[in-house]
Amino acid sequence: MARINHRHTAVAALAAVSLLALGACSSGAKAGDTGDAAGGSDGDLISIGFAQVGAESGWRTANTKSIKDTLTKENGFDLKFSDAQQKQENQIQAIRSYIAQGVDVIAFSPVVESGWDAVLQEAKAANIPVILTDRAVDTDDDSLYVSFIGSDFVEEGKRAGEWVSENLGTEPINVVELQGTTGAAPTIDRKKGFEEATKGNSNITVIDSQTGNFTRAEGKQVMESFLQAHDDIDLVFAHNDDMGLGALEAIEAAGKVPGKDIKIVTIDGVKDGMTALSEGKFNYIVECNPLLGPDLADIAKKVVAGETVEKRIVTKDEAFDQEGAKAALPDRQY
Ligand code: GZL
Ligand code: ZN
Repeated sequence: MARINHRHTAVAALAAVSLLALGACSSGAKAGDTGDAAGGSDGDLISIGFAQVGAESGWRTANTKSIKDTLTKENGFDLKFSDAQQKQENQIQAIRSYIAQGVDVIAFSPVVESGWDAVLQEAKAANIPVILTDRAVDTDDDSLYVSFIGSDFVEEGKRAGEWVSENLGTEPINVVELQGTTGAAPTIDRKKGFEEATKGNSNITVIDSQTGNFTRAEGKQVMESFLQAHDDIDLVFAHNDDMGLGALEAIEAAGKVPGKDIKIVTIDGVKDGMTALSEGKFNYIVECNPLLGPDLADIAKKVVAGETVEKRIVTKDEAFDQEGAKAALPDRQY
């Protein structure tokens, strides 16, 4: 890690010196003006390349908004942003283009856990620090990134499973599971957490489980196939609100009452999900806070300034039942 700090200390000093030298002819910076090397009105903007997963869900939209609203020029950043339409090869291509542009920092949310070592080695060789947001990578070499900011997805799955076990698992219930994107950290970990929390309750049987790829449309399609295959579904556990909202449509189309005939428990806590919960069509939501922009800005500035940063920053999440959703909705930021 010393290498990265060394580079950015040198760059920061160089930037400060060059600012002084340019003082006379640049935008009003006066000689002796220290001009914050990590951005600021007349400072060197931090160039940051962000490779986003896509625009697959309400959560992703809120996450992208938080990043774009925070990493602004006024806040000292020159943000380059790309949307990979949920394809790993597009994210890798975007990261390679940021390396070619010689940005100061790269940040991304890995669409799946594996397959990143090569491109992260290239970023390391180019001395460009990488910050992970939202989702983790599965690598043996954790020098390939400087920090990972995101929720604890196993904990989210556990909280959903515990609520189901305590509130619905008092009698035999058949559960169908709508999994997120295959191979994604939230999918693997939420599934693991839910299983850990429910495996001790013999009343709970997961009778089917399939990926809906975190989208409303695919969640609806998979739920339609579950409803054709099973006539005894009591609960849907969906890895995000959007697939839960798709399932809700399929349940209503089958003439059943969501939240009553078939309960729905999800993870995220976006506006549409919280609205369905407040209307009694969902039964419980474990939040996954998408507002990661401020933490990313803070860590990026520290890294560029050559400061040591925390390797893992765990985002705080709440959980809501129907009453809790009614109370929380008015103040929700996303
Ligand atoms: C979780 C995030 C997931 C959300 C989905 O942090 O990666 O991706 O739960 C989103 O809504 O598509
Ligand atoms: Zn710089």
